[in-house]
Amino acid sequence: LALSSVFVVILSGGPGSGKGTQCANIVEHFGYTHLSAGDLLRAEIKSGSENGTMIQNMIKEGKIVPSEVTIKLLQKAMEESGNDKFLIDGFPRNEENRAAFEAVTKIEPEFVLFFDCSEEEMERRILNRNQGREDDNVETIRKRFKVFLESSLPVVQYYEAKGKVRKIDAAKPVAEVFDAVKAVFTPKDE
Ligand code: UP5
Ligand code: MG
Repeated sequence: LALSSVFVVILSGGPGSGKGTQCANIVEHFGYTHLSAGDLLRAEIKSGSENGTMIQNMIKEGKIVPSEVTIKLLQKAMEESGNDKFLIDGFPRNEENRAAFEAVTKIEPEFVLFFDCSEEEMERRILNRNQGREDDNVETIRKRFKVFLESSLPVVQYYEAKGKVRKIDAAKPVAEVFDAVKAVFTPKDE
């Protein structure tokens, strides 16, 4: 797989904005492979890898795992997928992630879906999720919000300046959010 020739869409948005939920819909309708950086890191913890404890501690604190760890997991998942169309969900989370990913893979994303949602609504959703995630408690959620604002939003602004951001009102019900997402993925007749 020549990574530089793959088609990549990045999904960004705060914790609980609905990235994973909408990725499942996009996969079903448009044939992409979904790569959630968070899911890959959680799987790495479970696998008993030597990095597991470090990753676990960072997630518990809402901190961003070193990019070389995340990039390796993403590359491996892309290579194993057999696909050439990917949704990269929840990565890059800071400017260093972005620059390292571009330098290592030479991948330039087609566009960035940005899920816009209030912290109040995101917190409500996360606290209702009940999937046993160690970072789904009020204390860690607040830290995740802070990291998102300080480190992840600048990445969205970077892509904004390149005209690549497609902003979605993610506070609406799931089906309405997907209608807006579908419109971005569906080629328009001029
Ligand atoms: N829900 C979804 N959409 C809804 C809607 N429209 N209306 C009402 N409810 C809706 O959704 C969250 C919950 O809301 C679900 O219960 C859903 O049913 C409901 P979900 O789709 O799971 O939202 P998502 O945006 O995926 O939220 P998530 O919590 O996964 O986002 P994060 O970005 O915080 O989590 P992620 O797994 O990406 O990262 C976790 C941690 O891993 C990070 O904090 C960091 O420590 C680490 N990490 C890195 O270090 N590097 C990386 O590159 C990635 C992660
Ligand atoms: Mg998610």
